[in-house]
Amino acid sequence: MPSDALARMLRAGARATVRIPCRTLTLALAALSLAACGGGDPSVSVTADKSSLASGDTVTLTVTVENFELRAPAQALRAAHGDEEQTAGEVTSDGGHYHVYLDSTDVNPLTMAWTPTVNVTVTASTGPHQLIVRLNADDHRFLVPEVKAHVDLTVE
Ligand SMILES: [Cu+2]
Repeated sequence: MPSDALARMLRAGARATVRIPCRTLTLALAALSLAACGGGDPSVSVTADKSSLASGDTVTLTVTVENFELRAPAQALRAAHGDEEQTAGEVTSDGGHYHVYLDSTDVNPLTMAWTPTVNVTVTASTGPHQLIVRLNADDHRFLVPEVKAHVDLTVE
């Protein structure tokens, strides 16, 4: 093979091997910028329409999320709807729903919702309490690291 032909092949080969990674890199950068545009970690905040109530009363929570789409769970509500099946490790999602707990996330939630407001009936002893909102993926696993917020309530 004439050496100039070999040189042309090598140059063509060199161009090809450069061109493909460049295109891949461009796509990777485009994906990165898209991710950056919609990016950020999910967050949640919550407010209540009252700060004190009698046991058995209903409070309306307004739940605001960022970088998280509120949507219906992908599967039917489990009987207990607890978090006992949570496995170790990171849990991420671009959307899901939230559970509402009274005082602790170690117990079964009072309710769940994927609406911006939710009515919660609080039956509790006299004194200070918290309603805790925690974000869940579509399969009901809570996000890890946890994303949660709470409001303080006094039962009078
Ligand atoms: Cu759930």
